Amino acid sequence: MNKKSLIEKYQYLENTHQPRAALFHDLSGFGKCSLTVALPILSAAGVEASCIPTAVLSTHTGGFEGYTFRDLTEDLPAFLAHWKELGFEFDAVYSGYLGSPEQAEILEAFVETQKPETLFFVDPVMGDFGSLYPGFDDGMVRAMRKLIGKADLILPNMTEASLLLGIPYQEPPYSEEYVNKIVRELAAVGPQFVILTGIGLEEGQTGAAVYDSAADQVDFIETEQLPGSFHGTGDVFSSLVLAGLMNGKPLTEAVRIAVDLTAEAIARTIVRKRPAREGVDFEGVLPQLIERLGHSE
Ligand code: PXL
Repeated sequence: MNKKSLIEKYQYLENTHQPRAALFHDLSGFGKCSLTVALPILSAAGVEASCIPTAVLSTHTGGFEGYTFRDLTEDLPAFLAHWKELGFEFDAVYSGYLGSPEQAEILEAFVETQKPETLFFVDPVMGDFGSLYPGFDDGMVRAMRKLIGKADLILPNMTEASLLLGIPYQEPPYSEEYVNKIVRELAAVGPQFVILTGIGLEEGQTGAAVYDSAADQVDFIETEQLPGSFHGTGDVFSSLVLAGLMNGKPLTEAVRIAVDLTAEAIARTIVRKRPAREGVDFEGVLPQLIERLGHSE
């Protein structure tokens, strides 16, 4: 193919815009989570992803001992001042694991430099199974509670939802009534959309409750519950939801794709008998993501 025909091939892109997201997460060198998951998923979805690393670790903190942890809080003001000077604009700002509570304020100030339509997509990463992740304390809970007041959409699990609301953590299973109450209380703090993760209304099912406060509607999107608990699945799920939204999918469809593909990644990992702390084979489901987003040629 000569140059001219390639230009012709892509002529349909004229006057279209490649969606662009800023990813505010840690970089854990080993143990697929945060940036090492968000970046490939969004890239596969055709989204231009820029990274704001909150911390650099040798591994994530769930299931490994002796990891290194470099908090990048001190670097962030100059890092973001440089971006501001260059005038970069994003269609979405996606935050996850913060290196310190102070980073919530830095992030909030960064979001304020963006256009009003920028989607502020917050995964309030703090804990799971009723406990905070190592190194996090009440200061992080307070910072995250304030941060979600500015978010458009949040994706907590039940541990994080309970911490954000300052209520005791309840063990599953959850009644529909309890889930409805939690998502409404979270939306009252600020975000229009609340996606509560790890929710299965029936035995053997898991998925997410999706609440749109403007419509005051809760949708339950579920799949088969697979055995075990694998690290980084929350980050895989959130990144898949954002990938769908940034490709113009309605929220419930984006969550349907995320629920299905997270389960597929877990199933591949189970069959290969991989250790839970090493994360899931999300790489193997990227072709399905591309197909479901309508990008395959
Ligand atoms: O997947 C959440 C996460 C992200 N980043 C780091 C973590 C965790 C959960 O343990 O340790 C560093």
